[in-house]
Amino acid sequence: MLLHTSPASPFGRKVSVVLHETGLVAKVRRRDASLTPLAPDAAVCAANPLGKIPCLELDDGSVLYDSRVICEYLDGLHDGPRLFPAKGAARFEALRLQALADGMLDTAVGLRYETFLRPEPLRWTDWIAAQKAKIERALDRLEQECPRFGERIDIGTLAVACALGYLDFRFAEDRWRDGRPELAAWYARVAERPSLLATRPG
Ligand code: GSF
Repeated sequence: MLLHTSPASPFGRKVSVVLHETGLVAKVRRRDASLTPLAPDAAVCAANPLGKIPCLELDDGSVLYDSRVICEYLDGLHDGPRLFPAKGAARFEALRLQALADGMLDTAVGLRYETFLRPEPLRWTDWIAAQKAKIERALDRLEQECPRFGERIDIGTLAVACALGYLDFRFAEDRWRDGRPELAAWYARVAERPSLLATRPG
């Protein structure tokens, strides 16, 4: 299998974290692509018409995207504890939490494009403020929910860790930990997992 990704991609990091958590790192070759919506990567576009990473080329020639699909596919290839609960409330809680984390990432990546790709005169400050407000609301909700995470490791909590790691990487000046002691304490613990230590952005 060939994974098109990049060290700075938080969605790509989620896939890499899953590879480490499931013991599948050696099964996947990695190709780091440097791309933006304005400077797409030809090999990525040939695999994924959306031109987005991560995308995973399988040995039979088929391609999987996006990160949610790739992670659930990988979770079916190992014999360890499932990161995607098979059914019931646990499944939909994990999927909902992943959706919250991925939504934070979509918003944060969009903000990054807005502030470093879009020419200064074309930036829209009301839109930027509205996107930042979405992330703040999501962080406040996670502050309320995380005491119930306990030691739970699934695609939801791992996606949250990747989202918080991306805020540290690209939006450190927004100091997400201020006023969120529970979330900061939870993240300090989970960030010590080998899968997260091995995939820190940079
Ligand atoms: C989002 C991937 C994405 O936005 C997923 O994999 O879950 N829903 C998708 N990837 C970004 C790079 S990133 O992770 O910062 C990307 O490929 N941007 C290039 C583009 O053309 O949008």
